[in-house]
Amino acid sequence: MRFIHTADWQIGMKAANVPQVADKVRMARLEVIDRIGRLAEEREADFVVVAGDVFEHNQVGRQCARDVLRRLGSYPVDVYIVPGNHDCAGAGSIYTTSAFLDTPSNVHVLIEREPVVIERPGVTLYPCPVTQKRTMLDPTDWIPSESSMNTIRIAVAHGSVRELGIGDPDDNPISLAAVASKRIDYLALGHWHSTMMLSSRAYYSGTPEQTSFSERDSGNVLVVSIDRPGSEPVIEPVRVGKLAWVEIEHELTGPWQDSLGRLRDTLDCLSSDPSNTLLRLRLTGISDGETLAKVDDLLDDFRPAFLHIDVNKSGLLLDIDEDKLSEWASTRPLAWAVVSDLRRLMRQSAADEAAAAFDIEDAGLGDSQVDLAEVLENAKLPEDEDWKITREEVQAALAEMLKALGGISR
Ligand SMILES: [Mn+2]
Repeated sequence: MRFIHTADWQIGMKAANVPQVADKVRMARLEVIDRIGRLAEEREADFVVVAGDVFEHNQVGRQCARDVLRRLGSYPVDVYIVPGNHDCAGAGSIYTTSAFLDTPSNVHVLIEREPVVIERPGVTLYPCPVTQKRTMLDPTDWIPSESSMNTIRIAVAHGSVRELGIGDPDDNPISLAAVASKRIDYLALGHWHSTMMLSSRAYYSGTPEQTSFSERDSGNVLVVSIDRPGSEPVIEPVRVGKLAWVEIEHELTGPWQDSLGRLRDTLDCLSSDPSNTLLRLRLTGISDGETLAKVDDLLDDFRPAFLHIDVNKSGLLLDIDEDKLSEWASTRPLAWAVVSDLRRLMRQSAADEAAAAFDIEDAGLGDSQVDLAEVLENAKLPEDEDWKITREEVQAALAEMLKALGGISR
């Protein structure tokens, strides 16, 4: 007996973190549905289970839902869907809307906590639909114990795992030990986007198409083979995702020619498939406006090849020429106010500690170079509603000022 375990399709996801290519990211999520169907055929799977979060939320449009159903309808096998926290069952669920009135006959949405018997090849599914976004209750609680070896028992659930100790206590916590004590052959889990083995009989499949830069080892489904009741499952992760979300760090240090040369080398070697790669470059080190402009020019050379490139400069220290900044800001009242505020913050005791921690002597830097990121971190600028500007925005403003100044020399 063989089946495909997948989860966390998050169809309808806005991809707001990459707005310029959001449409392509959303399309890739739909297309991976088709690839999973083809894999089911290639591997002669008996069925497919989706362990929750097919949809990003319960308000996705009817067209979106119909598109998913049309794709699932072309699968060569039955598909069993169990609602997760994003598309939870109950009042207002997407699964109770008219889009699901003419569901293809091979698609089964399991919104009840009751066993589903699949006569061939002799499997009983124990669906554990999520009925509220957040609850302290274990969605697998209802599964009855069983000692007989008549059928292969597969539980399908969505939530956090108690034993892992990650996730909030009300994040639909599942006890692996409790499930194991009930003689479950395999627990197909969703919610965690990376592929993860929890025991020889419990896995998160991860999302089949990566959703953000922070995820590791996503983009897979699991092909699960179980010979007979009680036998150890054989799990094979198969990559089905098209998009790669890659985050790299690059330190700007030493002569700018070296620094940029190393960055170019890194980008050259980075991806075998840049047109399907979203790249986030995190810059660290110390730089001035002139070098930053050269980095931007360099990235412009790579932009046509890559699907997406963005740059995070929040870890970058700014090489500030205080005299030039003062001269420039002196005729701009708002800029002057910001610069004055920052200088006042730097004089505060927290700032003194930060400056001490950043060993100016050892770094061989003059007094005019200050680790602004650290100063601001330690000054603990509030980021609530009362404070209308965030620390990142202050840094971005300073970076813009420096760019406007241009040609700051070290
Ligand atoms: Mn989830």
